[in-house]
Amino acid sequence: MGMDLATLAARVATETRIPVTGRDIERILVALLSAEDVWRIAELARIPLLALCAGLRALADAGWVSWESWLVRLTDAGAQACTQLGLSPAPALDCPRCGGRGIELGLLNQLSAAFHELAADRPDAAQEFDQGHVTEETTISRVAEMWRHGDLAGKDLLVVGDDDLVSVAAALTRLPRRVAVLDVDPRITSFIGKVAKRESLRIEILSHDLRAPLPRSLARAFDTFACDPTESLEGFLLFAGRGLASLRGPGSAGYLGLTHAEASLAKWRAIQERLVAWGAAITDLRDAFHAYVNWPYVETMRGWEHLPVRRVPGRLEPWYRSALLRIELVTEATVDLGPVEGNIFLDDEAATT
Ligand code: SPD
Repeated sequence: MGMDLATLAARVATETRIPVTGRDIERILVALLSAEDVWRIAELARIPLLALCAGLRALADAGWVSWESWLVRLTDAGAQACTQLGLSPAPALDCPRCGGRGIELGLLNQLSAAFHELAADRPDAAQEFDQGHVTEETTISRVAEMWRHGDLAGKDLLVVGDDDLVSVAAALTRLPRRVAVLDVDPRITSFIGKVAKRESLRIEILSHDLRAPLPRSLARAFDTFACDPTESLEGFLLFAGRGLASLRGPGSAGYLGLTHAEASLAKWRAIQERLVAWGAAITDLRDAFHAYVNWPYVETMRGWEHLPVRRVPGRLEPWYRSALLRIELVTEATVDLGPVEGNIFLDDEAATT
């Protein structure tokens, strides 16, 4: 059967400096049993994109995978190896009604229609800030998730970075007592400002670079925070840490997005450990909850050159997904993050920056 999975994983880990296990190589093979399009393979494999690309090359060297034009396929030897390893395609078991989110959006139909209309002329995702926004349906679902957990109605909400327009969707429900939003991108703050004025929504809008600590007036002032961080370890913890510092104390909650496409399970673990060390419990984790609209800079992102076949995905052909994490403080937050400098978007696993 040629190489074993652990040996292939070790090669990929050395090449990419990303922690990769034999189980990750197995995930690539299982994805290849179900799909031939590179973006669909990336979506199904749920491992860092750069590890996937290196893994596909290692599998090609082993004679298990080949590609031509847009397609990546198992060879006969690869298919045989999968059989010997006992691998079969993952069954499609997601609920067709909710797409696996576990949310019935019926109650929010009107809000959803209004939000789609308002978001129609939103700013495009900017590479400078590693933006990539989720679909409108995803934003509504995130707000619905806050509502059903009791983190929205009558509560004070801070949105930390808002290319997803969560502040707008949350304010449209007219449920929160207070909605505040921070963003560094003037296009986002002015867009939210325009919409808020037109729709008479009370949203406090602050221009803020998260590398600096929160303004004093926002510290320990909120019941709930929401953010969809950049995925480098440093960047993620900066968003999460600033969010936690904004919370009142035990019982306050945070919502975050965390992907596999740019975060190994080793990074997931490091993040989870830090969230717990800062005083939070992870109460909910819904994988693949967030679906992203493809950003306009796919061809200049870091991962592009690594792909075995290069096809620009359609705007609404989501392959990049992330989990929704809900955390809740069980002690006072013990975040000790001062100001930081430099590029917070890069680490070995970052692929879409
Ligand atoms: N670089 C494009 C995808 C990055 C997604 N993470 C940031 C999410 C902000 N909504």
